[in-house]
Parts: sequence; structure tokens; C-alpha cells
Amino acid sequence: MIDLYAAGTSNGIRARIAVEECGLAYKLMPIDLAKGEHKTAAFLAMNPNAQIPVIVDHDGPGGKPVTLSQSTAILLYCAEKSGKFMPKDPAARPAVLQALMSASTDITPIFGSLFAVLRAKEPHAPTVQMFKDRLRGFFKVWDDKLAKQKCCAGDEVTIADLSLYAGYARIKGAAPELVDGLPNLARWADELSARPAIQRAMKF
Ligand SMILES: N[C@@H](CCC(=O)N[C@@H](CS)C(=O)NCC(=O)O)C(=O)O
Repeated sequence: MIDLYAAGTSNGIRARIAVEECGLAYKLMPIDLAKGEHKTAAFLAMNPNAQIPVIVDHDGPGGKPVTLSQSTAILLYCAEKSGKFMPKDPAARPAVLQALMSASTDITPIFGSLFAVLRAKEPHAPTVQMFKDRLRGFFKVWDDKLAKQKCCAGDEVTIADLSLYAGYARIKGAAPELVDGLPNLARWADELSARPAIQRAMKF
């Protein structure tokens, strides 16, 4: 059994999509960021960075417990544990890793930075625009890619799709203008959002 400490942010959603899609038994331990529940001594013992998500797998490798933070590490851990969402063919793996890193390290941190700037008393307009342009640019490249292939790294759903969907879903909710008017991205998102595991993962 896995305990998942998370909130409904893009990183929290990414970890919950991971356990849901990989079919791993887990218990959601909701963390209220507004109440500072990620800053308690018990939480800091799991992740001294005071950030969700964290998982505690009571049945880790060798039967030993594993505590893990970082949403993409959690995604990779769940994929390995379940044997799902990562191609077995070594020739197919580099494209998946590249797509995964773009989804996890280009999209989500810029989105986080954009909203940190927007929360300021007087948001600095050129900085806001720079982050929005960068996000839109990344999504335009995804849209072009998804015109030629069904999923982020080919025709199968992989960890890259699961990661990108977490960022996409949050951005679609908070700043839809950054993803609207990109038909291939919209087709891909519709397909992913129809998956029952993703629907369960979105309900915080
Ligand atoms: N790189 C980390 C980032 C985690 C992160 O930024 N978590 C945010 C929520 S999305 C958080 O816990 N923020 C609370 C805070 O910084 O006070 C990951 O992918 O898990």
C-alpha cells in the first residue's frame, strides 16, 4: 500500500495520476497547503523541502518502505513498479524520456513561476508576458507534434502523456488562453481526460 501526500496542484495531480494509472493500491493523504500542513515536523521528515507530492510505499523494493518526493520521480517509480507506461524497446525509450522531461521540467515550473508572479500585489507585466509566451510556445510545439502522432512520444500512452496532462489540466483551468486554439493538443487532452483513472486522479 502506498500513502500519497498530495493536493490538487499540477505536481500533486501528476503523482496521483501515476498511482491511479499504474493501478497501484494507495491511500490519499490530502495536504492543505493553505493551512501549512506541508510544514509540520512530520511532513518535513518526509520531504525537508516542504513540498507535495510525497509517497510512502510500505512495500518498496525488497519489501522495505520507500519515501519519495518529486512528482516525476514518483511517476517513474510507479511505472517501474507496475511495468506500465514505459516502452520495453530500448530504441523507443529516449523519445519518451525527452517528452517526459519537457512535460515535467519545461511546462510545470514555468506555470508555477507565472502564478507566483501573478500573486504579487503588482504583477510585473513584462515578466507575466514572458512566462505566458514561453508556455504558449511549448504548447504550440506539442500541438505540432500531436498532429503527426497520437501521443507525446509515439502512438502509445506513456509517462510523458501522464506528466504533460497534469500540467495541461491545471493550465487549462487557470489560464485557458495558453492552450486554446491548438486542435491537436485539444484532441489529445480529450482522449486522456476520458480515461477513468485520470478522472479519478483529478478529484481532490
Ligand atoms: N519539483 C517538485 C515541485 C513540487 C512543488 O512545487 N510542490 C508545490 C505544489 S505544486 C508545493 O508543495 N508548494 C508548497 C510551497 O512551496 O510552499 C515536484 O515535481 O514534485
